[in-house]
Amino acid sequence: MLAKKLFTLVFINKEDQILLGLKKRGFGINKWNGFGGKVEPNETILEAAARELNEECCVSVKPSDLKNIAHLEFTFEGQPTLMDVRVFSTNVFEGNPKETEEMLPKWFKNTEVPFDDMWPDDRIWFPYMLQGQKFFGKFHYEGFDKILNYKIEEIDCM
Ligand code: 6U4
Ligand code: NA
Ligand code: NA
Repeated sequence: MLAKKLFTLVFINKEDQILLGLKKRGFGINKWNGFGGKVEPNETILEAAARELNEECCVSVKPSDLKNIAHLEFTFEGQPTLMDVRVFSTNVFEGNPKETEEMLPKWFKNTEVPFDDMWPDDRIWFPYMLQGQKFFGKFHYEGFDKILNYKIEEIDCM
């Protein structure tokens, strides 16, 4: 049996740009990604998403302004855990992104996303997100660089 762990991942949009952060420590170090982390036992997923965003780049959102746009599952060959990642986006936010201990934030044009320096799955599913198509994606990794297999399903609601 795989032990499921819940994570959040938040993308802030402004005109034709998306806010990414360069992860400075821990899981996914040196990769650009959205903002997020583990859901704590005392909070809802939306509360966790807003909290992690604020802790990691000092941007504030109301949990109710976050739209659930995708559901991702990651498994790793030989490892007993499944990462269950809930993905959100919004263009309603307050504050200018600031560097923290965990992340260096930067705006990227939607057409200039730095896929070479991101999780390999991102280049597969970002096009769905950027087109506004909701989806469920499952990726099975060997180590952290190689996708052994994956599946993506478009969905209409979550
Ligand atoms: P701490 O212990 O505070 O450093 P925490 O911030 O709670 O950790 P973290 O940063 O380890 O959690 O969470 C991992 C983040 O990376 C979540 O936002 C989900 C995201 N993530 C994990 N695997 C991913 C993958 N393959 N592709 C992707 N995002 C991934 O795009
Ligand atoms: Na994090
Ligand atoms: Na965090």
